[in-house]
Amino acid sequence: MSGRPSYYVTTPIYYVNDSPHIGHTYTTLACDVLARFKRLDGYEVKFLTGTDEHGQKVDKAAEAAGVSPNEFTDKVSQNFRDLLAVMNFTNDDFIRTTEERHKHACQALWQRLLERDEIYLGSYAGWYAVRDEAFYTESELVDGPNGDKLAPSGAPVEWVEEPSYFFRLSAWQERLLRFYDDNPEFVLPQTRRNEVVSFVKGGLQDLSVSRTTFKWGIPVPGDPDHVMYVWLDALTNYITAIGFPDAESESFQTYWPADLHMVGKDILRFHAVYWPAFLMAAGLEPPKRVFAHGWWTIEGQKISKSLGNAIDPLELVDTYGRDQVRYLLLREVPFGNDGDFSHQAAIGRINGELANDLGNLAQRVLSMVAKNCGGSVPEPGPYNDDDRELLASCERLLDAVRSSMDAQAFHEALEAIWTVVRAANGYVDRQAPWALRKTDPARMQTVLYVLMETIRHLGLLMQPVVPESAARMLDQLAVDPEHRTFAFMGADHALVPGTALPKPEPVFPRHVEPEPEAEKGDNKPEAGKGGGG
Ligand code: ME8
Repeated sequence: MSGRPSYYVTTPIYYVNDSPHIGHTYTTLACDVLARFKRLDGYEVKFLTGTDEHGQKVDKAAEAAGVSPNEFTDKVSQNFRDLLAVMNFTNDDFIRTTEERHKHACQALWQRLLERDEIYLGSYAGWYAVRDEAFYTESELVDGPNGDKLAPSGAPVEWVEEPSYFFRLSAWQERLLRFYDDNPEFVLPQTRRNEVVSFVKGGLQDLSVSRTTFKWGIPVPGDPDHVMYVWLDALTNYITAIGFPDAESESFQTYWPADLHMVGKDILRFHAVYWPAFLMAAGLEPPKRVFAHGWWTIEGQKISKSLGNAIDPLELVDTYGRDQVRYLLLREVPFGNDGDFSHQAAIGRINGELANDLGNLAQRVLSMVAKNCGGSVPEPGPYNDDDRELLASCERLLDAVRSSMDAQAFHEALEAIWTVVRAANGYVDRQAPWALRKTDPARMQTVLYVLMETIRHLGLLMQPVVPESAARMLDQLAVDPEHRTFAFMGADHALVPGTALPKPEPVFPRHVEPEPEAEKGDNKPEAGKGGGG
């Protein structure tokens, strides 16, 4: 082993009944940013995503598409894989629940639960919502608009009666509550934790964990009339991918318990109640944290197939740029809260923050260096208080960003970075290096050097969120690609005066709305992409 600390982060595995949209993109993005951050911070990272391919919901979607479930899942799973490159995601593995390794892991977990008498055969009679792949009690149902009964999520329910294996969930109530007590940050945000605790305090019923009325699932060992309940199958992916059932394997030993399961608030109960119960029942440790983020709407509306408003991430990236989309999804809403995606707000962030605040800062400074310092890193003279204060704020930044990242508070991490971006812009205005050019060229060099060091720190810390743009910023400072981890922050690794610099190029173009066809030629548009702001 490398001796480095490890970090294991997972996304939900997405159902292949639908194409990926910004909701799925958001969850995977959050994990990608954490994975990149941790790698730069010296961790050995495993970042897992994948697709959830069994169950009635997918079976029905395949049927509707007129193809076999196998053919259907191959095709739709690929859409989720394609998204990874579109968004520049750096997952280390992509799991499909139809893979042999997963069947093996699920059956082994089942066997353990059976041997420990945590599973028994009975029969189920109750409500089931295919859309949620969830069982509901009568008392949980709500009245629909036509007097029909609906799941609390609004999904239609059907009455199901069939033989079924049950997991003794009711026996886990006290142990789960103790586990939440002992691990106060197991579920975040705190409000979601309270929901989980009160759900469990309300009492738990044994959980039906097999179905007999369809075949698209993993067969129950020794009883092939049953397929495993899709959530037992799906949750197991997190241990399949690190080698379960070989719990002695190096990867299992390194990465379990997972540091973080990132999920949307819709699937918190499965991750925060069922999953730790399954694991503890099998004699395995529960994950360290489940973070349930909020829900996106688009221009005020629910994302839905029937409204046809599910923005294709590819389209967003084409319109705004990959890094821009990554930035604005994480910047727009406090992570954990619900958020609304609006094009106007997106453009505001891209132009106001990326192009103006950060892009312009880098562009102004680097053009001045190119023009007035012979195209190489200037030689600083003695620092004054203003210089020292700005450099000190750069050095403090890593700790602040790290603690926000560890709390999955991306908005806070970005705000901390922006505090320094704004401070640097204030410093440029105060120090006015353009005026010093004539009056005090040595001082100008110091000011530009301090600013370049600031941009270096900002570039290093922005890498997880805007990897390509940050790389271009660091390229322009001639920072060695091997010197871009967080170990290279601070004065000990400062830019070396005299180092030759490449020609500066704008990093964050302004977004300019294309003219509507009819108006073309009526007025002159601002120069398109390419202005440094
Ligand atoms: O639930 N806003 O898969 P799924 C924010 N297969 N996030 C959203 C979103 C929105 N509008 N829409 C979707 C499943 N998501 C199971 C998971 S895990 C062992 C099995 C994201 O395809 C969010 O992360 O329905 C949500 O939890 C997930 O997609 C649901 O994906």
